[in-house]
Amino acid sequence: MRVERLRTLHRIEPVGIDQVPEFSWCISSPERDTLQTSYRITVEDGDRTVWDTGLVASESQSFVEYSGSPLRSRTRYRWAVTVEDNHGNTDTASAGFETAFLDTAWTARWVESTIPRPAAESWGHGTQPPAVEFLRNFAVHHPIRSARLYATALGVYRLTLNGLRPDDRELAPEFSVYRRRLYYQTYDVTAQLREGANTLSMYVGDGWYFCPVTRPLSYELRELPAVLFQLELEYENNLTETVFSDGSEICRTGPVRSSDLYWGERFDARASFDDPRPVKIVDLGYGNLVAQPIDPVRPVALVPAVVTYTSPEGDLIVDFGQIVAGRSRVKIDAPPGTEITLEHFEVTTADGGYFNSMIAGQKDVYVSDGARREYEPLFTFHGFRYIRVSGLPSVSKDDFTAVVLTTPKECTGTFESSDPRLNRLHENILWSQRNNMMSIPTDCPTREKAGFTGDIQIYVPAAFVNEDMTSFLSAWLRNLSAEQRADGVVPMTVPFTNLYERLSLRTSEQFGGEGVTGIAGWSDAAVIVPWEMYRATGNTLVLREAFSSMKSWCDSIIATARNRRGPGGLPEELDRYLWNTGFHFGEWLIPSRKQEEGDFEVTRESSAYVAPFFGYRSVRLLADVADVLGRVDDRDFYAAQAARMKDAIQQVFMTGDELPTELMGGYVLAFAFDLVPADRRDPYAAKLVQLIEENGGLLDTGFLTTPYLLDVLVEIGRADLAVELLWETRQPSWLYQVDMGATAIWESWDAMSLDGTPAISSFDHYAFGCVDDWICREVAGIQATIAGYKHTVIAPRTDTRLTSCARTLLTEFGELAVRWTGDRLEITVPCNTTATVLWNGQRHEIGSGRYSF
Ligand code: RAM
Repeated sequence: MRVERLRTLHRIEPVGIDQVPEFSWCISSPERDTLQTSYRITVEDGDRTVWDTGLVASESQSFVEYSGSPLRSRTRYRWAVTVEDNHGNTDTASAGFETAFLDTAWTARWVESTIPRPAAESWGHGTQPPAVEFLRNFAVHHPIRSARLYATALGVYRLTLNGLRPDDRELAPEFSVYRRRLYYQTYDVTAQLREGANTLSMYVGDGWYFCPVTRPLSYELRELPAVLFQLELEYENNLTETVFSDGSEICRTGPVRSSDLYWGERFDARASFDDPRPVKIVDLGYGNLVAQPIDPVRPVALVPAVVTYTSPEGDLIVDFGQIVAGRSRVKIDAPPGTEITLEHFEVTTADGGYFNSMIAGQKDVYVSDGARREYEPLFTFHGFRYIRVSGLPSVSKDDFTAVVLTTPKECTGTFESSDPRLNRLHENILWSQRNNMMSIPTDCPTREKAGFTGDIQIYVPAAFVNEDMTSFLSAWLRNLSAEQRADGVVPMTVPFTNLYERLSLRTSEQFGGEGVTGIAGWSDAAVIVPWEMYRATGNTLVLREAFSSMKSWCDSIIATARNRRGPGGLPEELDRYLWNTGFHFGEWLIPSRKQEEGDFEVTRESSAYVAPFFGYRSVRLLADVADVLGRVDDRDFYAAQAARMKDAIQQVFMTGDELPTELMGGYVLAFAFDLVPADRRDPYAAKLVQLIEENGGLLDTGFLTTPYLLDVLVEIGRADLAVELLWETRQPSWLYQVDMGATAIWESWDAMSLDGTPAISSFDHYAFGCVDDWICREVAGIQATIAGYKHTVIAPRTDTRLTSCARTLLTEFGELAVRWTGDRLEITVPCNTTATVLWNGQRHEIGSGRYSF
């Protein structure tokens, strides 16, 4: 038996943490039926043991929270865990982590640029001011044993010491709710420093902080780039020294003439750095500084261009063969003054021409100084498969590489079946997931790059079967609660930015005039995201941490239902339990309900059921969360609330044999949320099937209901229909996209017509990729019956269209694997878990190990 895969806060050897750590590990063994019987954890800081759990008789092996003596700032710790199993084997493994600032006050001062910056009046390419470099010279007095730099900025920055980068992170300090949670980064800079004179540079671009779209509307931010850094030196001779930003820095502008996250960057290779100017010390406080809680955004893959061609319009187009999020890296050798434009886009017109449906141009401009160089922009990113190149007479594919940027996470799954289209669908889902995890979960890496709460709410279960989302989503949830209003309202995006605050105010005028209100299925992310995290991993810490945010959101639903009268003159005793006012996106992007740009009238129809049903769903889940946490009073209170909401829904919507809607989604949610009265199950099931049949056997569901559609069909005994929808190739369907050459998941079902004409849409949205979770549970047959896969039912749904299917899933307990070929099933059940296998009409109760049936 081996102890392995040690994680601290679900990260590998994190450096620079300021949270109480939780520890996780896996065990593996060639012996079957292995269970952990006990563990013992010790934590040391070099010479002292700061925590020793002693022998703990327990099967827990994830989310074991540290509770030793208080941890100290800027200290390296090692923890070791010794495990014993039920066969009498023991093993020990160890891992490390390092704290950042826990109690110590910063000595560094914030220093701000003094270079005047015009307010960005018009938003477009090249309208934003140049990036600002902050420079500081300092001396290192003795040979160095170890050096740590803690730094952050307003804007996004690139750090170098003596011209060397300590790591390959990008876009630091990343995107967060800056007024409450601005991340600082920890760097090991031992290797970049030298005895004698040294120079530190932080080159700061606009990033999210200054971008007019991503700046918040309702509170003030600073207007000039600023940095904060503190370098802690430990010399070989045991002396220590601190070098920190203190106003002795200078600032200047250089070749990055302008950069915007959406529009792109302008880089003038001819421009040298201007004359330096002094900086200004400003007091911004330290209260919002948080050690970066997630692994940094960095390049994770390089995708070479596959072909270049000239479009019918005469444009030079470079094709990377795959939609990615990141940047292009281009070798350029052009006469001085040549201006080269690189316009990034996702799909072409039907005849291969340039097509951009985005608000902004995603355009990088490079002005040559005559030298041969490799250019990659510094402070922007794009979503793209193609680039249109202008300014060069010809292009060669060997000069172009796409650099894929993302927040890296541990891969937790693989899928391979005998059907290449299903495999490609899975690949596309993975790409959309990767392309939309740039420090926060986003809707798309192109048009909006926004932390839409609804999109991730829909997608969490699928995200977990592909990547370990724990640290990433825990960090995002902290942003969510930082952005949540005192009255509990959770906005449509987290962070909540200028664009969306305006949109919320505008829609509010049209839908009740109550200002920014919660949005069904979007704001509910406050409850559903932590709940699904718990279901995927057994993580109760996230439930505990998010509990007050969940509760305050549910209280806001309950208060809104009680205080605002909905439409239709319903009796007050029912209406007060229905969330049926305010603006909602409804199901969003239902294929049969065409929506014009900026017109939300069409969303009213599905909002009629989406809001009360999701309101109930959140309150009911909160009662379940309280139950898991042992909060009996809360459980009883919210369970009673939920019961009244359900009763009101049934009395208002479910008195007849049909729901008051002609949309499939109403039926889907009614079943999925267990709202259907016993005597209505048959007629509702029949009606749902009828709606699908009348629609030519095609789905007609939007964002909020598609994740439940196939499960509901299974539940009502029509698994055959669910399988048909999965394999459907006419539009709208998943495989239609694949057949049309999609390389990521489309935002809307109708993003491209059969002749290849693209619509105004994004081609890289993970939401409809939610089906990956269903494929994992139903086609591969891996269904957790206890949160975190402590017990799993393995029941593949074999299908005549497939001759084989293999799925792996790295659970908290280790790898679970299912492979079926014909009527042969091979499985691996991780240690410390059990499984029920249903195969060939037989049932087997098994423990860990490898089996074949
Ligand atoms: C779109 C976004 C996102 C969706 C919202 C409602 O513009 O791309 O996917 O959640 O609107």
